[in-house]
Amino acid sequence: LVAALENVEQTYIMVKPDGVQRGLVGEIISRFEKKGFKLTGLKLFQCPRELAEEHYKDLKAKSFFPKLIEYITSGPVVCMAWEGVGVVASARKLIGSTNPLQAEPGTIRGDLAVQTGRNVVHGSDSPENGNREIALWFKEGEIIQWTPTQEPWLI
Ligand code: 3AN
Repeated sequence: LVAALENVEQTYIMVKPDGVQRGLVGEIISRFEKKGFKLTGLKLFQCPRELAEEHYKDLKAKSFFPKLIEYITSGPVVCMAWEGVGVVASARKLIGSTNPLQAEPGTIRGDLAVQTGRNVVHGSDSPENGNREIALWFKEGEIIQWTPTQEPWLI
């Protein structure tokens, strides 16, 4: 138990505008819930250009950068913070490869997407970036640290 607690991480997961508009929000949230991670932040959000550029600053030199910023700001996104042991790498596995055509069936992109530029979901690539991105996308008070109660809710 102690060893497990030492590896508790936070990751930033985001349903991109195509995922929201295709009605995939519930499906995507459900994958992380069923896996057993804990939701600590959730909101629908229209991303301003400056935030998109800051989030993807490492990709600034790429030819697809302007299109990427246009895409991510083209409609509302669903911002999520998830917590758990090894959640960063595990979430990346649940999401699948950047190119959805190479993503394994059973992954979110493998099951639900076709194009790299429309790959429905984002997940942080390291625990450091998980913390950085959560601080970038959420205000203080929007992240809730909570513990399940012992209440048997159905009886
Ligand atoms: P991932 O989202 O799998 O971590 P990154 O960090 O390499 O992938 O890229 C961030 C985002 O940039 C991707 N989710 C995708 O939307 C976009 N992207 C990456 N590579 C390309 C590309 N070759 N053409 C268009 N968009 C791309």
